[in-house]
Amino acid sequence: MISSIFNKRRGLVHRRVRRSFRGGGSFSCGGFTLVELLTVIVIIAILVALLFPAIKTTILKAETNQAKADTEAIENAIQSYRNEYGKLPTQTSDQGGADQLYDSSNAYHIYNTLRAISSGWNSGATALNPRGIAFLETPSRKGAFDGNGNFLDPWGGTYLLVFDCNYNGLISVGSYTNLPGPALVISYGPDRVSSNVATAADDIVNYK
Ligand SMILES: [Ca+2]
Repeated sequence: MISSIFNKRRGLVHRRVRRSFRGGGSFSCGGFTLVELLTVIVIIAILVALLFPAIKTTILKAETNQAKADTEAIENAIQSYRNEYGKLPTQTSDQGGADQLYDSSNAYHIYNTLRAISSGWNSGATALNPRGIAFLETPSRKGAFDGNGNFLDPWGGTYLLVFDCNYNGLISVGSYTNLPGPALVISYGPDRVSSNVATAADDIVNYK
């Protein structure tokens, strides 16, 4: 009984499909066969698979452009600070000493200084930015700064800073040797790992 109803129904569907094709008229969803539906699903899956790498590449390109713009903004803020105060925005004990690399453990002092936030190195009698000038604009994007005030790249890593603390015009710290000063701004890129070479791999390095 049930199978005879099913066979009658199937015959009806096939007739509808044939009619639809013959008439060249509208093709109702109820007229699709299972094979046709599966074909459509497979085609959609293939299109998604083909588009996915392109979408990924577009997102990566946008993130990389963002990181480049951020490093440029940081460089400009450091230059503006130097024009205003005649020194690099770092603690007194580093001034005139060996060149320094600042990572997530202390770079936030410098970012707070450049943003005129009174805290740590930029507080009390030895405040680095006593005139309270905001040299670095706070980007509107969410999550640009962590709880301490470290400036984060689009992949969540802190933008590292390397300063020519001995003011000899060259920066030499670790694998960063004899690069033009006065400052480097570094993003370790999407892999968040240092390539240990200033200009290699996916690291983004800005120096002026
Ligand atoms: Ca130096």
